[in-house]
Order: sequence, then C-alpha cells, then structure tokens
Amino acid sequence: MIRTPLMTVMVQAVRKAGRALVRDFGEVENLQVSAKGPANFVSAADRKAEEILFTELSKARPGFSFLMEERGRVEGTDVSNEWVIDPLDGTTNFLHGIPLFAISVGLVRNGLPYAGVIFNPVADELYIAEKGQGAYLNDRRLRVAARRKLADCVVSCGLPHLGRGNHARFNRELAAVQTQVAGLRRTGAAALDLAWVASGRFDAFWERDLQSWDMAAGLALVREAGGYVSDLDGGDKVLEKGDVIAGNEDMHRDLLALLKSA
Ligand code: 2AM
Ligand code: CA
Repeated sequence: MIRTPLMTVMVQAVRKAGRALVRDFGEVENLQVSAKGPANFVSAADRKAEEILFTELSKARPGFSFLMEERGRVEGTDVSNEWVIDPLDGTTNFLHGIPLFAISVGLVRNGLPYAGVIFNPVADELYIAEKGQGAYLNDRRLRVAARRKLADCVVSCGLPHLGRGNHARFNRELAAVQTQVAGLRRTGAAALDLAWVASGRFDAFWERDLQSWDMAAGLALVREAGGYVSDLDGGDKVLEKGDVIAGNEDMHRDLLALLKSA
C-alpha cells in the first residue's frame, strides 16, 4: 500500500493525538473513585487531543477549514476543503474506563466525504480511506462483509439515552430488527461502528441524532470498502440529517426496509 501525502499528514496528526489520549485514559481509571468522577479531566483530554489535531493539520495544510466537536467551525481561506473532527468519539466509554473510543478525522471536499482516518489508540487499530484508494486497517485492505441474509448478520445500533432521541421510535425499530438478525450490538462510538462495518466485523449499522464529526471519516471508509451508506430515508443527506445506515448493498437495503416498516 502506498500512502498518499494527504494520508501521511492525517495519520501523523491522528497518531500524535492518540498518544495523548492513551496517556489520559490511563489516568481515568484512577479517578473513578473521586466523588465528581473524572468528567472534568476527560473534557480536558478531549480538548487537548483536538488542539493537537488542529495544530498539526493547520501546519500541514494551511488554509483548510475545520469543523470540530469542541471548538466548532474555523473557516480557512479554502472552504472547499474541510477537516471534520471528533477528537474523542465514545466519550462515555472513555469516562467509564471502557477501552472503546476513537479519534475520527474526515476530510470533506466540496461537501462530500473524501478521506477518513479513524484510530482506536488502545487497540492500535488505524483505519484509513481516501477516495479511489481503498480502505485499510493497519495496512490490510478492507472489504465490507459479504453476508446476504439478515438472519446471519451482526448489526450494530445507537441507543437513544437520557435526554436524547426519540425513545418510542427506537423501541419500535429495535423490536423489528431484534427478531430478524443473528446479533445486535451497541458500542457507544459511532465512528468505530462505521469502521467496523468497513472491516466486516459488523454487517450493518444504524443510528440517529449524530453529528457530522461522528460520521464524516466513517462514510469515506465504508464506501471505499465497497459498502453502502445513506440517511434513514435512503438518501445521501447523512451529514445534513445526522442519521445513518451502512452495510453491504443487500444488508443496507434490507435493514433500511425493516426500519422503515417499524
Ligand atoms: P461522543 O462520544 O463523541 O459524544 C453513541 O451513540 C454516539 O453518539 C457516539 O458517537 C457519541 O459521540 C454520540 N453522542 C453521544 N451523546 C451525544 C449527544 N448528546 N449529541 C450528539 N451525539 C452524541
Ligand atoms: Ca462523537
């Protein structure tokens, strides 16, 4: 695999931020016992990782714009290229000492996902994709799973929780899907869900009420791995609407139909 200059830049920035996150994750477990818990510490870790990404990517590609979970939008001289960044996806996992979180950096070019890096620094799993170049996990070429029947599939979803999302609708969708699939999972990190669809671990994934930084990198990954991604109406307004469904061509279609019927 030959890494393009763009991908080299993205990987270097993400690995540097990943080292900082892993150091902080090591501290989190020690803080679980304090009354306030590690929440303040975690939001500092989150901001620190974002600063590293912002600094490194600004240096390497001056002028590109940014959309970041913590800092929001920073417009550059080049608005056609936008880094869409979640420095810590799976914050609740991180906060609870669960080693299932990732850095997600997408490059959106002229409004479309162009490249993505998702890095789980605890597992040392680096997922990368660039348009026309394929998708890779630690230099191994990725392909979405080939299963053709929902009954054989492991499907991941996002659960609406306290204060967020339409719980009644989710319960209807869950009831519809639960009876049709081999297994249901919930990681709590949407970027990883998409990376795991790209790598074939999950056959499909759906979630609502996400932000574009949860998904931008993952969209590039799933598509470069030969998968299908859409919003939950079957259209291409994933980043605008904040809902997503992904899988191979057949499982994307069948799961979407099942959710629509719920
Ligand atoms: P986060 O960890 O960066 O917050 C879990 O279902 C997914 O939803 C994660 O990717 C998580 O990203 C995201 N998420 C959690 N709380 C959220 C909120 N209040 N608004 C939008 N997205 C949220
Ligand atoms: Ca997120």
